[in-house]
Amino acid sequence: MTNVTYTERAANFNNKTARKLFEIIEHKKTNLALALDVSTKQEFLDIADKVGPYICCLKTHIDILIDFDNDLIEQLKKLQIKHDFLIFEDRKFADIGNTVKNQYSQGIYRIAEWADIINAHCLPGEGIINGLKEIGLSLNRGLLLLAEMSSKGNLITRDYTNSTIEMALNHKDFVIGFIASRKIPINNNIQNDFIFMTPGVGLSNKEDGLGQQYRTPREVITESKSDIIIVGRGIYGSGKDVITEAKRYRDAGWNAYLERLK
Ligand code: BMP
Repeated sequence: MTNVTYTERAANFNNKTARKLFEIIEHKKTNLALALDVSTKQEFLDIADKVGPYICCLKTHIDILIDFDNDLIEQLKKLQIKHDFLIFEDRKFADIGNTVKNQYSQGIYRIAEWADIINAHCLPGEGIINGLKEIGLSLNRGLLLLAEMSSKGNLITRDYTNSTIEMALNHKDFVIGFIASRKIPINNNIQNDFIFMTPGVGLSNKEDGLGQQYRTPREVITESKSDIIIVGRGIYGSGKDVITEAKRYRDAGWNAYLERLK
């Protein structure tokens, strides 16, 4: 089944963050997530404010910012309320359970306090999910697992992807979905119980010279049946007006979804 609406999908989840994400998508009519990988607080907040109305989710790499401070988080939370989007810290945890638990809740970033969604590689085994869950579950947070990657030559195999899905099935209360290039089929349409978010999306470029590979919103949403497009430099990297570019990707993503529903 590929013609299920976002609203219908929300009912498949007990996790509050997952339900909220689908609600926002349907309400704002956008399946666009912004990957805001800029290096100064001012640029970060400026773009987040401008693009906020057109996105369902703001994806951060908080450790890229050269002038990170607690005020940035306060300002970001205000923008989140103003524009209604979820915050996804793309930390890609990849260590033993005890370590990731500390990385998630401690340190200068205190990610658990402000990120609705985080992600992790399953390479270390299921303990990584258990560690993150000890912090995140009671806060109603959601975890995405990296089932596939967009970069050329990545080492993820089909078996690795399948094992990642197996781990997700054991933690459906906390694992809300996957980073993947497509909606990965799982027996009995269980894939509808997970959110699929896809990076490596661009309307102008096919690659970035450092291994990133771009596909269009139509390829990702209509053909590969993913739920959400993640776009970074396509929006803020061309020197063009970020609002115009955000609307262009929002429209492309939403039209691709409507086309799939037909
Ligand atoms: P851009 O659209 O500028 O290429 O950014 C893509 C974003 O998605 C980056 O923040 C990157 O870290 C992330 N990403 C990716 O590109 N491929 C993956 O497989 C997983 C990612 O998280």
